[in-house]
Amino acid sequence: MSRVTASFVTSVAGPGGFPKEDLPEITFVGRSNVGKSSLINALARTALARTSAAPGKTRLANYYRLQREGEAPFFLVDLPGFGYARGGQKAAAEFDALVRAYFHRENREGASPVRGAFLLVDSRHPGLESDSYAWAWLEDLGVEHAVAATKVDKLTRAERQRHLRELEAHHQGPVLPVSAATGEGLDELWKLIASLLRRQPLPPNRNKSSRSTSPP
Ligand SMILES: Nc1nc2c(ncn2[C@@H]2O[C@H](COP(=O)(O)OP(=O)(O)OP(=O)(O)O)[C@@H](O)[C@H]2O)c(=O)[nH]1
Ligand SMILES: [Mg+2]
Repeated sequence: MSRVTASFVTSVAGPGGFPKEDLPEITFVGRSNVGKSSLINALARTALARTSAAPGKTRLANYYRLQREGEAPFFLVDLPGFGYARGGQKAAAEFDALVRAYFHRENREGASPVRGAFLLVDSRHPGLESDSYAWAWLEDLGVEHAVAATKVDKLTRAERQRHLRELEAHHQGPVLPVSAATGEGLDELWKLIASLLRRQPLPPNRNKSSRSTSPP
């Protein structure tokens, strides 16, 4: 197992607070409590991100700097979970503003620093409307995106087969089963991340979304 160096960089509250270091970014998006922070900790192999059984823990875009031995460093970004925007309309509007500012930002080369976004979905609940909505939203953004199904350790063998099939049909493509608890799927996730980081950034015009809505 190659060594991983990981550190917390910063919490971003708005469009102005992005890190100065110009590194490519991989982003985790998903409903609150789906296991975004736990998966970051599993990749980092240390408890960097705060996790909680109570949903809505991550309220900002949290930046982590990760580097596997012999590979280039990158930022892994934990966005606030959707579906539990506490504080009513104002919190929802703040979330929308942050997510928009996040994905539409351009770096010095004029392209988005975001090389790939993973939609994390709970493997126990395939086909949720809010996940479809988020998926459509990512498709529209023009960033590379993939689905990871979290908490697969909680499924029976029969459920696992059925749910993964349903998820693949639902998202019309491959779904990576992962577990922060057992470490299942982490190697595959690292490989996917490495392949996204090797790609050239998409030109700015592909990162402009015409969509006027955002995830619920
Ligand atoms: N069994 C199991 N539990 C998990 C796994 N991943 C996360 N959990 C649990 O699920 C709960 C939520 O995990 P978090 O990582 O905090 O979820 P999150 O998506 O970051 O949540 P927000 O920050 O609220 O958006 C915690 O109680 C975790 O211990 C997993 O792979 N297996
Ligand atoms: Mg979290």
